[in-house]
Amino acid sequence: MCELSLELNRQIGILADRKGNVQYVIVGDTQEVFIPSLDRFQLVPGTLRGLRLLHTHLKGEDITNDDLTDLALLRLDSVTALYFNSKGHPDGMKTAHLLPPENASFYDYLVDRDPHRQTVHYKEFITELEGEIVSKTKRLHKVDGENHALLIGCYKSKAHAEENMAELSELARSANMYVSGEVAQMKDKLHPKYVIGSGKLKEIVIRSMQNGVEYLVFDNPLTPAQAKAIADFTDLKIIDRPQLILDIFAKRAKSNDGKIRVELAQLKYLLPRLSQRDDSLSRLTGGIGGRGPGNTKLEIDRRRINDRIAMLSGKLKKIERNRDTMRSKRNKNELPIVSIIGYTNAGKSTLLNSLTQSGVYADNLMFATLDTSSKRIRFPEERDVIITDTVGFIRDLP
Ligand SMILES: Nc1nc2c(ncn2[C@@H]2O[C@H](COP(=O)(O)OP(=O)(O)OP(=O)(O)O)[C@@H](O)[C@H]2O)c(=O)[nH]1
Ligand SMILES: [Mg+2]
Repeated sequence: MCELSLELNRQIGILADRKGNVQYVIVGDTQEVFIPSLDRFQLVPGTLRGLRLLHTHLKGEDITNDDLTDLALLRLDSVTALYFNSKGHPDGMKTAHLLPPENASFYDYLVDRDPHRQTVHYKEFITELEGEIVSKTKRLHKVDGENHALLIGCYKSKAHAEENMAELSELARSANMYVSGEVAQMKDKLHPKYVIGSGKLKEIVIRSMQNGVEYLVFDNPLTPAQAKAIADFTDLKIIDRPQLILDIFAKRAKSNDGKIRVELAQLKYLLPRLSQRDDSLSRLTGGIGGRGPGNTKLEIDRRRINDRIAMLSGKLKKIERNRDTMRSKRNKNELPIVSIIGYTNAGKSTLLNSLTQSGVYADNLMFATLDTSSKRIRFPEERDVIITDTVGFIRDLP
C-alpha cells in the first residue's frame, strides 16, 4: 500500500473485517479516501461495524476530522493512518478507535505507532471494546428508563427556539422519553434534505453515540423523504412532533372510539411514508418503543392499510350516529352544557374534579385527558348543568 501510494501520489485504503480479510480496496486522492456504501455490513444497533479502515497518508498528516467522523458515523472498528518514507517504506501509524458512552471524548488512540512492532492484540482489543460499548449503552438505558431522545429543532429566532423546545420537551416527557439533550439551530431556511445542516447532523450522531441516544425527535414536521434521509444518515430512530403527539394519544386512548380515532390518524400519517420500501421503514414507523399503530404488529403493506382505514372509518361513523341519538336525548332534558376548554396540562380536569367532587384522571402530563368525561353539577338555585372536560389544545395539532 505504501509503495503504491508513493507511486500514484494517492491515498490507498482497505477495509478489513474481524478475520482480517480485505473486503474493500479504495483508491483515493491526495487528501482522502471515499468510503463506499457499507450496506453489505449491516450495523447491529449499539455495536461496531466489524470493519476497520487502514489508509495511507501522503504527507504525514495526523488523523483528520474527516477520519474521526467516518469512524463515528460508520461505527468502524478503528481508523488507521499509515505513514511512509521517501522510499515507500512504512515508518509510522496512528490508530483511532471509539470509546464507550459517557467518556469525555468519543475516541482515543492506540499506543502502537510502529507498523513493524505491534504490541496490542487487535482482535482481543476490539472484542473487549465492543463488549464494553454494548454493556455500557444498555446500562445507560436501564438507569434512566428507555427511549433516550435528543430534541432537535430549526428556528427563525432564539425566542422561538426557547418556547418551542420547552413545549417539545414536555411532550417528550409525556411520551415516556428520557430527554438527554436539545439542539436548536437558528436559520431562516431549513436544509431541504436534513432540515438542519449536515455538519450539525454529524455532531448530533457523535453526541448521540456518547450518550446512548436512540431517538432523534424533530420539532419541525418532516416530509417522508426527509425522515428517510435522516434515518439513513444517522442510523437512529427518527420521530417528528406530529408523530410524538400521536404516540401520546395512542398511549392515553382508553375508549373504543378514542382508540379508533388515534389509529386512523396514525395510519394516515404512515401511508405516505410507505412509498419508499426498505429497511429504514422500521425505524420510521415503529412508534416509540415499538408501539406502532394499533396493538397488532404492523404489516407494512399499503393495501392492507387502506383496507384498515376504510374499516375503521366505517366503525367510527356508526359510533358517531349512536352519539347523535344520545345527544338529542340529552338536549331534550334541556340541561345546559358547560365545557372547560384550554391548553393541554392547564388544569381543566382538576377544575372539573373540584367543581363536581369527582376523580377523573388529572396529571402533570400533556394530553392526560383523551377520553373526556361529563359530570352533572347542582347549583344552589336547584338548577343542574352538565360540565364537560375536553381534550387540551396545542398549536399545530396533527
Ligand atoms: N399549582 C397548580 N397546579 C394545578 C392547578 N390546577 C391543576 N394543577 C396541576 O396541573 C397539572 C395538570 O392538570 P390537569 O387537570 O390534568 O390538566 P388538563 O388541562 O386536564 O390537562 P390535559 O388533560 O393533559 O390536557 C396537574 O398536575 C395538576 O395537579 C392549580 O390551580 N395550581
Ligand atoms: Mg385533563
